[in-house]
Amino acid sequence: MSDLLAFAGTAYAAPARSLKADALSDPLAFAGTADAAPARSLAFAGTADAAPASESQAVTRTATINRRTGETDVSLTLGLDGTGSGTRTTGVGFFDHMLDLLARHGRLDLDVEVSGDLQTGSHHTVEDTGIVLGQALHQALGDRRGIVRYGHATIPMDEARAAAALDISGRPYALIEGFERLPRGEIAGFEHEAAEEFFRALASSARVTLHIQLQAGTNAHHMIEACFKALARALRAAVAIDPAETGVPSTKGTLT
Ligand SMILES: [Mn+2]
Repeated sequence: MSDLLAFAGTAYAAPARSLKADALSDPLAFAGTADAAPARSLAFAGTADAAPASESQAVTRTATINRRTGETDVSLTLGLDGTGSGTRTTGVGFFDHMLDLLARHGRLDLDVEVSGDLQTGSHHTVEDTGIVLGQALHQALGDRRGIVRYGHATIPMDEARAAAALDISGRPYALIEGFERLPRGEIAGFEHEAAEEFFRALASSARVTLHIQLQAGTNAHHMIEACFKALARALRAAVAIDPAETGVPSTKGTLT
């Protein structure tokens, strides 16, 4: 028990995630927080029937990743139980707009700062941000215990419509359909086809199964925005804590 208290104490250093003292008396119970809706803010204090404390990992549902390559420098902080707060500055205005939507409708706290080789176009910046967001998602979800796992959404935006279906499966897979509908071109330096690269990079590094279908539309801004909003809503549903789920939601026993 003293081990459990020790790791729980360090895992919940942020005030918003602080454990109630009485929650610690029952390691089987999920640890609620004093100042937020329980369903949105649950974290795990470990369970008696799970791996021994020495093998357990505290899940903070947050992650910070810094990744620097010869093409981009990405700094990203993600919180799954958020409000859409944070700032997104990638140097590509339309991409910032898409990340803002993703955070807002996904209820993610998300800070993204990217310095990329925009003289080559937005491709590297967009793809590498997808890679790092996926890495952060993978890390923030920890052992996947207690999550809903699946999410889907179909979102219209004026004449455009997109659907996203997500399984936090541990198996990287991206099925992107309907992008032949997207007219060729760019929006203020964001090449339309970069959207697909973002979704593929995210699915790959987060190790999730992601299907995105662009179902209708003629305006590229609307079409891409509908895709990001559908992803946001699917992600929000899939990463949510399921109060009835006490283990890893898999008959296999693992989603990593
Ligand atoms: Mn817009």
